[in-house]
Amino acid sequence: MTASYRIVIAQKAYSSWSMRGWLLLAAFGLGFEERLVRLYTPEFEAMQRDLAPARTVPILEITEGARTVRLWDSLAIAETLAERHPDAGIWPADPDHRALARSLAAEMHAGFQMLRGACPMNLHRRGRALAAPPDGLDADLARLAELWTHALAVTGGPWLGGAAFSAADVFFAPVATRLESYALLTSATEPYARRLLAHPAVARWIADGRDDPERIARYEAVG
Ligand SMILES: N[C@@H](CCC(=O)N[C@@H](CS)C(=O)NCC(=O)O)C(=O)O
Repeated sequence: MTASYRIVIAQKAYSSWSMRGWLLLAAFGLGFEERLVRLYTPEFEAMQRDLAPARTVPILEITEGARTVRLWDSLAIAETLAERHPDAGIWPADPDHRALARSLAAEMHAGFQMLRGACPMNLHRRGRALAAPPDGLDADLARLAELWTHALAVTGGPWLGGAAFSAADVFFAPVATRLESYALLTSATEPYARRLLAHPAVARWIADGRDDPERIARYEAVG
């Protein structure tokens, strides 16, 4: 039986986790519908009640006949889609590169707290440095440069997992937008970040996000 996919996402300009979930479908040619539920609205709270225990976006709904399965974590979505579509290239084909790609995605998923906290994704912000960068931000940026440099050297690039774009790149796509938004690009990170931002699926998400007229005050207020 053919499965259909629906991804629940929040505002494209601001929801970095939604971006990852959506890219895991869009960048690998998997057909899907999307449902936008705006953060900080009663509709979002209603969605959380309706889809409980899922409570964060992205949420992937997989429907086959009368049965719908829901996943609410981007790493779980990556693994499940890779399992269901072994030929889609979600993870690199080379086992060593696949192991590396999984390590990179998992570290991004669990780490980089300072970068994520101090520099929330905001696709409307362009090249404006933080007024007061917090202690610890440099350590996250150095780690990012180390990981990207290592992966591109080991796999030969141009993507983190080698010749083909993979879930490892998906997990770092919102990070690349942050580097650009907050003027944090360096010679070590800029070439790969620019390549990532220009990937067709990534560029499509960014264009959609910038087209959305809504501005969320708490993110626009970041100094
Ligand atoms: N671990 C989750 C994190 C998802 C997440 O925190 N999403 C945010 C939006 S970017 C959210 O839904 N926040 C609403 C809430 O926490 O109530 C994932 O990997 O998808």
